[in-house]
Amino acid sequence: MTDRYALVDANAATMEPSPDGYGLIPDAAIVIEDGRIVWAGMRGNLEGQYSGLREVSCGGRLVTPALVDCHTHIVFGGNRAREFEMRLNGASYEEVARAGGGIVSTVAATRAATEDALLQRALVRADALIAQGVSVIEVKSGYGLDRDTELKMLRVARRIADLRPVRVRTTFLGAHAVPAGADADAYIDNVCLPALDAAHGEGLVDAVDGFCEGIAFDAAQIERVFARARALGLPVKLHSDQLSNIGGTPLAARFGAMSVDHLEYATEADARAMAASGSVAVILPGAFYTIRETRKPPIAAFRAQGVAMAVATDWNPGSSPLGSLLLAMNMACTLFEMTPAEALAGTTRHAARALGLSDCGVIAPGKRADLAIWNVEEPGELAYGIGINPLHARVFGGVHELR
Ligand code: DI6
Ligand code: FE
Repeated sequence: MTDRYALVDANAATMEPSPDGYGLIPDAAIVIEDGRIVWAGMRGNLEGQYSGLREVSCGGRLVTPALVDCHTHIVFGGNRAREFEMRLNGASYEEVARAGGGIVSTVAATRAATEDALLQRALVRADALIAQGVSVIEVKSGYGLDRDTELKMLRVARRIADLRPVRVRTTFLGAHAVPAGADADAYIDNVCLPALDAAHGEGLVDAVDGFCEGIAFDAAQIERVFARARALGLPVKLHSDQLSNIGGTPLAARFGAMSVDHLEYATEADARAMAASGSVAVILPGAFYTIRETRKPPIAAFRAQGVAMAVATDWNPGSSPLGSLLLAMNMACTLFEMTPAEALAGTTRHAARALGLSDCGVIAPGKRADLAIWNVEEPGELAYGIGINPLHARVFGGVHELR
C-alpha cells in the first residue's frame, strides 16, 4: 500500500543552491510518497495528479531538510569533567595527563565498558541530536586503539540506528592517537591496519579517517592507512590542520577525501588542493571554542575557491563536549564569520556530501523525506539563537513525529 500525503502551510528552505542561499519556497507544498519526496514547489502550482491528497498542515512554520551531524565521536566511555575543572584551576595539559586524564583516560574507560553500557550512553547523545532535527549522525571509532575495542565501538554505532529513528554512518578512526607506550609506526602496521581489515570484514566501516597532527600521526603514517582504505574500496576523510600544519590536507586531497575536518591551520594552497579534489571542509567550532584556539579556519579562502563547507559538533569528551548542532551553527557564524545560510547549508546539503550521501540534505524530488519543521519565522533564526531548540516536529523517512 502506498502512503502518500502533502505537507502544506509551510515555508520551505529547500537548501538547493540559489541566490538567496536557502532555496526558499513561500507557501510550499511537499508531496511525500513511501518515505520519499516526490514533488516540492509552491502550493498554487501543485500538479493535478496530486490534488485531493491527504494534507498535513505545518501551521505556517519553516521546513528544512533534516540536519546531518557529519563529524562526531559519540561512542565513548567515562567523561572528562574533572579534567575540565583541573584545567580551569590552572593545571597544564601535562599535569592533567599525569593525573590520568586526557585521551588515554577515555581509551581506558571505553575498553573497560561493556558493549551495552557504551550503547546506553551513546543513545542518550543520539537522542539529544535527534531532538534538534538531526536525521543522520556520523560516528567515529578511535577510543579503542586495539582491535576488539575499535570493533566494539563500531558495532555500538551501528546499533544506534537499529534502536532510534536515525541513520548512522560509521567511520574507522584507528589512527586517532598512539596508545601509551607504543611506537606509532608499529601501532599502524600491527594494530590499526589489521583492525581496519577486520572491521571492514564485518561490514562495520563506511569511511576511514585519521588524526594527522604532531601529537598523533604524520602524513606518511596516514598515507599507509589511506592506501589500505583504497585497497578495500573505502572512502577517506581526515582530521587535519587542527593544531598545526604538517601536510595532511594535500595528502587527503590526493586520495580524493570526501572531507577534510578542523582546518584552523590550513593555508590558501590547502584550500586550492581541496577545491581540486572536491573535498568538503568540515568546520568544527566546538573544538576551537573548548581549547581556546585563536587561529581561525580560512573561511574566505574556502569561499573564494568554491570549497563546500559543512559544520558539525565534533561531539567528543575532550576537545568538544558539544551536544548541539544548532549551537555549532551559531558558533560558526559568531566565531568564524560564516553566514547563517552557509551554516545551514553546512548542516544539510554540504554535510550530506561530506558523508558521500546523495539521498538527503535538500528538499527535492527523489530525496528521502527527512525534514525538520521549526518554530521560527525565517531560516536565519536557526543559527541566530543560542541554546534555543525551536524544533516543532521531525519527519524521518516520511514518518511525521511531533517533538
Ligand atoms: N581532535 C580532537 O580535538 C580530538 N580528537 C581529534 O581527532 C580530541 C579527542 C579527545 O581529547 O578525546
Ligand atoms: Fe573529531
